[in-house]
Amino acid sequence: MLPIQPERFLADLHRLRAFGASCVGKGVVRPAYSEADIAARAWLAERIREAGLDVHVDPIGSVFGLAEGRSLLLGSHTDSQPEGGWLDGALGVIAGLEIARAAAAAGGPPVSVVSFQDEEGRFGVTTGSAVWSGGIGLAEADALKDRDGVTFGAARAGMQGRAADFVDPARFSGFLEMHIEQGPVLDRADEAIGVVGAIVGIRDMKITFEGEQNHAGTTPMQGRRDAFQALARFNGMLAERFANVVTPRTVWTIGHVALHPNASSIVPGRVTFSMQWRDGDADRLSRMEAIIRETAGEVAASGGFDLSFGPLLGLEPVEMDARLRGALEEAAEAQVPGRWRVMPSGALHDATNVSRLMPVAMLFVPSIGGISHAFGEDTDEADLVTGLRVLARAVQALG
Ligand code: HGY
Ligand code: MN
Ligand code: MN
Ligand code: MN
Repeated sequence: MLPIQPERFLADLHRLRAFGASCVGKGVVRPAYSEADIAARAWLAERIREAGLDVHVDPIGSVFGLAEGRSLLLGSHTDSQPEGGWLDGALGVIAGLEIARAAAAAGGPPVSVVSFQDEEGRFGVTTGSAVWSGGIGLAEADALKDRDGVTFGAARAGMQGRAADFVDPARFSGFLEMHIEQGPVLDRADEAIGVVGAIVGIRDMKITFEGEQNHAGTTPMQGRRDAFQALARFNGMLAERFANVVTPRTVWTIGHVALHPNASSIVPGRVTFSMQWRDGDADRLSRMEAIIRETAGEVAASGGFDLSFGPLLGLEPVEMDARLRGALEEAAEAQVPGRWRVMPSGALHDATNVSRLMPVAMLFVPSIGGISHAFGEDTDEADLVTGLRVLARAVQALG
């Protein structure tokens, strides 16, 4: 067995949380390229160096710890949502670090580790691994904007000088990503491990309705071109029209709304909002896109609004690799007999992008109460350590 040290692993997880730690709960505020994110990546690079691996930062700021020769790659991301939990991404990176460190000390098998940049999509959708895997071109990614209008190109410019080239994916025989479930299934069933069967697909785009800004006291209700009302109408119509197309697992979210000028005595003239939808079936995602475009078009035409759509971003649903997944299943059965299951992932992960380059598989540990993308996200330490042990067993078996 690899000489993993659970205490050292937990201590490093807590150290990483200190970068951008929230005042409330155990959360973190560590969006891509924030001061906290860059400091956390510098700390990680130091830990990687101490582990005897070669530190390699790519042009986007994804941090690799490279073992010599061809190796398995373990990892995830260390950036967070604007209000994120301490384990989302961090767990997979620190588990990878611990196993790579133990493997290096034991003289093999060779194991590398990575923390991808901007998995949480400050700019796009899982941007760091999307660029590395060719899912999106670097020039196209550079033009993506965050919600304040900062471009990805400008944000990553800060990494230049410290960065080397992109890592050659041929160095790696496969990618294993450990993650918290971020949903309630394992916690409710009192199970310790989820082995992922497939990851859902996603589509994401910005929509703008432009109406007419005016005085909220003097402008009659009749004839207003109120951008908020356009969004409200669109939202209601969408739910009705989706009803015939979706399954209980399909989800859609309007998570960010920029209403202009956002003042109580002004009829809002413009709204730009995010529209995101996810499902395991690519055809259904396309049908939903058609409904979104058609519904927005109807709202705009009937209310006299100008309508525009931002670029459509997305990732296809992907199946996990049978051999790697099998190794995780055997390791789970050996570690926690009967207390694991195969399950889909409704959250996105870097593994989706990496699957363009090499075989990938994933394992989950429970999320208390199913909470994630919130400061309240947490997992029992015993479950974190169980996940580490299962991953280490699988790595050992895969050699
Ligand atoms: O949103 C997601 O599924 C991922 O955590 N970025
Ligand atoms: Mn994540
Ligand atoms: Mn996340
Ligand atoms: Mn006035």
